[in-house]
Amino acid sequence: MDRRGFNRRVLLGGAAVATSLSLAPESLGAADAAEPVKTAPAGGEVKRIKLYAEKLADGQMGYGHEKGKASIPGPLIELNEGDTIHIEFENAMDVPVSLHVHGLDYEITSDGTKQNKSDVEPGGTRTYTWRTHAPGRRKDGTWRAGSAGYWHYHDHVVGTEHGTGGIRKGLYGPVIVRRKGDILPDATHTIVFNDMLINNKPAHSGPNFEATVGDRVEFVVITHGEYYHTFHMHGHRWADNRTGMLTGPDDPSQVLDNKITGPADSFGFQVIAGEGVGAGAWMYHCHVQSHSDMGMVGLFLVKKADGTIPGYEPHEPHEPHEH
Ligand SMILES: [Cu+2]
Repeated sequence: MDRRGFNRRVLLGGAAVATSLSLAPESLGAADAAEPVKTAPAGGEVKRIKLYAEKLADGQMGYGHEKGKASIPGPLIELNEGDTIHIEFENAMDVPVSLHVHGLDYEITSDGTKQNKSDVEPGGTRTYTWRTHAPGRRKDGTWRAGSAGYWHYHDHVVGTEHGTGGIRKGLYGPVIVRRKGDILPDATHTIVFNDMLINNKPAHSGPNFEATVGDRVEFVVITHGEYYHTFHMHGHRWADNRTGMLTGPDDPSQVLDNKITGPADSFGFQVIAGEGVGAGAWMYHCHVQSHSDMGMVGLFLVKKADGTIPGYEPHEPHEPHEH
């Protein structure tokens, strides 16, 4: 994703600068009125991608666009309302696996369940088709919601007929469906609370995400596994609505910095990195206290334009605790 330049200047009236402020408003990430935001186009495209499921070296499992390049979480799949995507899916593992999506439109043949015989045997392939639609009025006059939202996909067959083993080992990933006019971010990061881990990484080891003050950063937050969590981010807030952003002064959505999230929930939001608070190593974590203590924590590393982070000394991740 492209980054906006750092040479932009906030347009300030002479009287608007508070003299008591020790930092210039720009260094605090004040919103930039000089540069228009980029927005999502109308959908309607037919997209084709390849996706593999494979075992990773450490015994975990992941999805990837290329063999040998699987990741946890799997690749971000980004669509605009009206788009269709055909996913040519290959099972590079030694057990049956599948692809099941939340929030989008699919026929029963793309359900990704054993029950509907839409899983894939080892070495096999299958094309899953997901469609999306814009909101609109039905013939009976009622309103039909559009597909736009922060969604996700996951396996539904490894371990049990609900994919409990596959999800536990890392077979999950983010889906974003945008509506025409939605504001596009400079970068998108995915945070998955999966049982007591984040993105299946060892406890106390992040993941950490980097940005520069003023960047428009999008987070997709997904939960899997056995527990309820609360997602909290330091120094930044978002709106509890579809985009995570207020649409204007009359948007009644609650503004949050903490949100309860249970298995298979997903939400997302955008923040301006360091807005009003400046650069820093801003924590995000599960706010269930025992969960934070057990290492469900990472850092949103917001750098100054010169690349430094005040007060932050990077260190090696803690050794994983004994299990
Ligand atoms: Cu938790």
